[in-house]
Amino acid sequence: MNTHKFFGGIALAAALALSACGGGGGNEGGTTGGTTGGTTGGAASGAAAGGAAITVNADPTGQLKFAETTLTGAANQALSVTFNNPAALAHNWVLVQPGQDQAVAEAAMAKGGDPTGISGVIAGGKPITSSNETVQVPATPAGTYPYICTVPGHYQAGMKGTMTIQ
Ligand SMILES: [Cu+2]
Repeated sequence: MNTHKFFGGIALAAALALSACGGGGGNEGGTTGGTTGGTTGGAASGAAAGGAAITVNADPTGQLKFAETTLTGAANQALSVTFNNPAALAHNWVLVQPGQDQAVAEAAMAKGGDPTGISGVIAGGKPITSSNETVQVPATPAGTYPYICTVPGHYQAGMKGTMTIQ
C-alpha cells in the first residue's frame, strides 16, 4: 500500500514535470519562433513585393526617355526595382546620389555606358535591349534622387527622372 502510493507519486510527479517542461518549452519556442519568423518574413516579402515593388519602363517607341519620370520608394529599406526596356535600343536604369547625375552620365560615357563602379552611383544595371532586369537598391535615407540612363548620349537627350525616397 505504501509502496504503491510511493511509486504512484513518483510517476505523477514525473508526468507533471514532463508536462510542465514540455508545455513551457513549447510555448516559449512557439512565441520566439513566431515573432522572429514573422518579422523576418515580413521584411523580406516587403522588399520583394508590397510597397517596395517598383517598376520603371523605357519608352516603348524607342525615344530617349523613361515612360515614368517620377518614382517613389520607402526610405531605409532595400528596394527592388524592375527595369523593363521593350525597345531594341539599349537602355539602363541607374539611381544616383543627388546632384551627381551629370557627373555619373559623363563618367559612364567614357565606359561605353557601363555604370559599374562609378562614384555617385547608388545602384544600376548594365544597358539591356528588349528585356528587363532587376536592380537591387540598398537601404537609402529619405531624399530626392535622380535616375538616369547611362547609355552614351541618352542622359544628355533627357533620359532621366526623379525618385522620391520617403
Ligand atoms: Cu537610354
